[in-house]
Amino acid sequence: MKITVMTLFPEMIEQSINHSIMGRAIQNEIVQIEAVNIRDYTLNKHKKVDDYPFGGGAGMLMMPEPIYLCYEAICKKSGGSPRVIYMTPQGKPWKQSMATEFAKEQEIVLLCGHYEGIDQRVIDEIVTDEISIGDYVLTGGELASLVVIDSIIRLIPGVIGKQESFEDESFSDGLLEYPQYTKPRIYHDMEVPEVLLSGHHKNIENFRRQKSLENTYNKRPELLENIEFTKADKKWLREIKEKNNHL
Ligand code: 6GU
Repeated sequence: MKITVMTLFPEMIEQSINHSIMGRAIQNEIVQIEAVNIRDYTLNKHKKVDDYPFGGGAGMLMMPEPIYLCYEAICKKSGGSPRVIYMTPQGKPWKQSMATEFAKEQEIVLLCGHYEGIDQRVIDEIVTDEISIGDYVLTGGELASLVVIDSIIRLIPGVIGKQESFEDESFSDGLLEYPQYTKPRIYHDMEVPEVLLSGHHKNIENFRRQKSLENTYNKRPELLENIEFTKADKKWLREIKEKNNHL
């Protein structure tokens, strides 16, 4: 997979991607990430990328031409016309399910805005998707693009050791994860739940499912609206609600 980031601050991307699992995926050539400086595509000698908005108002806007020329150069190099994802608080809220979809793409381009935004015409011209990472305002799209890149890359086969390590994790089945424990068996007078030491796989599976349901019910109840429950799930949820009523 090839990910190209269009940005005025390529160092923000370059200096963040060469660590941990993302760094290893790049080293192993499973993914290629390139940060392209939009400023390199200015035609004026002052390398100006922004100007005042027509109609007045606060702040500066990124001008369309450098962004278009940058995109054109990326397309030329790629030999195709990859999806262009504009990072903006106006975008579609980023979800695990979307990361799964994007992880299937051969090539994507992320466009990071700065200042008060980007001239609408070049957005209309080249952008295929708009994404937001949450309801808050960032100074630019770079940090958001790193969040999106990280969540996509870890889903590409071969990036994380065994596939199981994300079959059980939060959101993959729409539920939050169950609590986990390692050595020592007793820590500060707190014991690891007995069932996990039993070696009884069915009981352990049930315990974890129950804890996932309980965690989701207590921390993110709205997530339960999209889940298909088993009979046993429903019984357990009734017990959790019952328990809460008595508190
Ligand atoms: Cl994706 N970009 C920017 N610039 N700000 C944001 C965002 C994205 N998501 C939330 N705030």
